[in-house]
Amino acid sequence: MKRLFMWSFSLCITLTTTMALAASDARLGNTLLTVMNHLSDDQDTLTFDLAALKQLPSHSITTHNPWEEGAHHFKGFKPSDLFEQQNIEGSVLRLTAFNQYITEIPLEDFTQLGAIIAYEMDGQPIPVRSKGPLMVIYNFDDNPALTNEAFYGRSIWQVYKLQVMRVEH
Ligand SMILES: Nc1nc2c(c(=O)[nH]1)N[C@H]1C(S)=C(S)[C@@H](COP(=O)(O)O)O[C@H]1N2
Ligand SMILES: [Mo]
Repeated sequence: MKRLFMWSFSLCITLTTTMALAASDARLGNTLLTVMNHLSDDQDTLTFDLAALKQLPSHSITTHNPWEEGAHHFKGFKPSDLFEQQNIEGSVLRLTAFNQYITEIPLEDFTQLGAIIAYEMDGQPIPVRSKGPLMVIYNFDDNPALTNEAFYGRSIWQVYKLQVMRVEH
């Protein structure tokens, strides 16, 4: 009986801790994004918390998307700025989500088509249950040509890993 009590007690602690961590994903100091540069000689791995991502120039997009009701205001950064800050040369990003969904995005989508990796929706960090903490956002409202499967497929949410895939000179 005593053992069962101790067991349920520690299970409770574990669950509470897990839930607390999930709720505070965007807390300062917690890594939101791991950047792996397979192209660098020493296979660099860099980690970014919310504060570090917010140090990059911020960009906003207000748009509808196929997954949310109504228009939302998204704020985030462009990987092109992150690459510039870190002296990374790359032209394709492979992004991985919590569910191990993977998509590859040309860097031009961010520099030419105005896409961002959003860390805020409607002025708040994006909870995991709302597809956060990081999601790729295209301005579908401004750019109806993007409303097709190719760009829906690149609209990855719950991103945590960015791999630098290719350099083109
Ligand atoms: N994290 C994550 N993002 C994702 C996906 C996914 O499975 N996981 N599916 C992608 C694909 S293929 C499409 S078409 C759109 C829409 O997916 P849905 O129709 O399942 O909502 O989200 C994209 N982003
Ligand atoms: Mo898709």
